[in-house]
Amino acid sequence: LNNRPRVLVTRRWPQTVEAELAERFDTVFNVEDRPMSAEDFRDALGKFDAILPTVTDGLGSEAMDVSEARTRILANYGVGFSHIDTDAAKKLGIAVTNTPDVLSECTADLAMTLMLMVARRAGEGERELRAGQWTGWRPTHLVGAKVSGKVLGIVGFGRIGQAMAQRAHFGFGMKILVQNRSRVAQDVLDRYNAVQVDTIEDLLPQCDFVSLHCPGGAANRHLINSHRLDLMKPGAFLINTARGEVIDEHALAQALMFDCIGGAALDVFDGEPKVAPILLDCDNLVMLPHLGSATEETRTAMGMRVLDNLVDFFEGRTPGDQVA
Ligand code: 8YV
Repeated sequence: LNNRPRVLVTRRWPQTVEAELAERFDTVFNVEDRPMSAEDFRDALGKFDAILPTVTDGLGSEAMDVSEARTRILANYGVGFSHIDTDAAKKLGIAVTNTPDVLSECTADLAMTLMLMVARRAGEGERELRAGQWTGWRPTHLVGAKVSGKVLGIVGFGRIGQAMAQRAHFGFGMKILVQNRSRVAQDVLDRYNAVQVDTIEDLLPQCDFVSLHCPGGAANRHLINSHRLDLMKPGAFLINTARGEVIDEHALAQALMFDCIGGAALDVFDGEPKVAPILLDCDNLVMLPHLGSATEETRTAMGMRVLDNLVDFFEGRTPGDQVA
């Protein structure tokens, strides 16, 4: 069909989703599978009815600096969309959608993985063993911190924060404290026996573990700074599966090096895939390359969710996941 919407997919997706997309739309895949530049985007905005970006595609003011666009929807593959300038999209009359829900469980699973890894020194242990430096069992070898029964602070109590609370409360008997920009319904807190505190300053001194599940973007840039790291208990752990910019990484490196906190575990980085060299020098830091949603099931479900949003949009309905 010649009137099928022209769709640009900026990265390679799971095969089953690519096949579905190609079936329904006049689909162009970025076969090079690498992040698109601002210039690529300005060009694409004139050529495609829909663009399907990911977190690696910076759709800031420079990339959106066109006077008019053929593109009518940016259907993001991922729940976080702080890489998209939604005001610029609005001015050009472009809708923006994301993929919530389908990745909450896997992202919370990964946050649990990080929490356990850093508390139990799993990364250090594996590095030691692979380097042939394991000299044998001893009572004081790589002794970490107990997770079960401890206090977990959750910053941002949306879908992923709640999935984290579910795992920590029911699986590990942890006590849950919550900080969120709006008041959380009491019945939602009660599900996890959680208590909401007013500010992050109230939360930090009370927690053995703090896990970040808030959005990125300007509003939360360096939410965790040196002052707030100082408020954490000595020996406490910080986990980030949200967005790199939420933490001032230099302040974190200082806190880790001077043992102001027990450790940290990061899945996301400010300026990723570049990692601030100072972080590489911190032993009590676990780092993963943005794997939060990286399971076959979830990456496929994310793609199907984008597909649903596109079909709704081009059939004249408001997509369920429209965020701007
Ligand atoms: C994705 C994520 O891997 O959904 C998000 O916000 O960070 C990850 O699930 C990534 O954003 C893909 O665009």
